[in-house]
Amino acid sequence: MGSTDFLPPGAAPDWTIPQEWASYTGEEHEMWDRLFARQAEMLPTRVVPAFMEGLDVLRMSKPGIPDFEELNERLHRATGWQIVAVPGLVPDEIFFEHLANRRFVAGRFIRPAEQLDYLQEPDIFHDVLGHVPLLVHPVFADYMQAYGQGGLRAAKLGMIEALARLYWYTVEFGLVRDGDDLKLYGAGIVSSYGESLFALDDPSPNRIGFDLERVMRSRYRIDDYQQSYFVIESFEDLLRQTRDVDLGPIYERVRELEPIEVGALLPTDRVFHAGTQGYARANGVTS
Ligand code: HBI
Ligand code: FE
Repeated sequence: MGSTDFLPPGAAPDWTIPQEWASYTGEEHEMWDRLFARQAEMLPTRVVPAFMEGLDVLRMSKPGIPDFEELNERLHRATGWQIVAVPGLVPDEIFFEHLANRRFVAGRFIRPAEQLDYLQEPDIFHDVLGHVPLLVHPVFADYMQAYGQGGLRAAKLGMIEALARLYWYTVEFGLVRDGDDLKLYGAGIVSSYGESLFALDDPSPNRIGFDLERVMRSRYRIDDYQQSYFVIESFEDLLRQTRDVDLGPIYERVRELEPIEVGALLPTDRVFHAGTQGYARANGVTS
């Protein structure tokens, strides 16, 4: 992704910066409220219940951009996690190191009004509304830490790309089964008005049962709605399939096999929904 490896001026060696909550403007707080109101209306019926519980425990419906100090008091009490501010994307190993130590890095800036629905660099709304509520869930909290620890090991093995795909298809764009229903949990979805609808309701994307090796081989797109989503059974099951296994043999196969194209379905996939890919085709995608 677009991060530079040069420490930005004013950042500590671990790339953190002060949030400087007092310096947000009235317009910036209003922007947060506007984004929050939109998601708060649609999420209750769509998102995994643990997300709503996290919002509640963290008192996140309080108006305005959250003050990390205040959020951290409640978050730390719940699961030992903390939020730290960073200038933008940070290098992979810095990112993994923070997660491995139960620190979630969040942008301090908020998107301008012209980019209400779409931006590539994660802002504070994506990072905090999207990622932080689930850090209150003890099992998801452990998954995030395990991801950071796995990332540090993967970096030494040259397997960062496989790990990035795992992050993408779980932490950012994951779905979870809820009986005969599917629910949202990925931060990239829950922080996006359009994708919160698309990921669950649209006939276009595939919805495929989570399989670690399959996910680690699957390319993804960063410029539009996903063409495939992967469905976990539960956070417990996700943790079991990732932290509690020897990734060595999986990495071996991922290294040897070709990547799987965006939007592809395989005969071995456990298919919840075979997507029409109508949206992707209408928006100029070729696969
Ligand atoms: N930096 N601030 C920030 N946020 C991210 O989500 C992030 C990052 N650096 C690297 C990264 N994500 C991913 O590429 C890793 O999962 C591999
Ligand atoms: Fe994110």
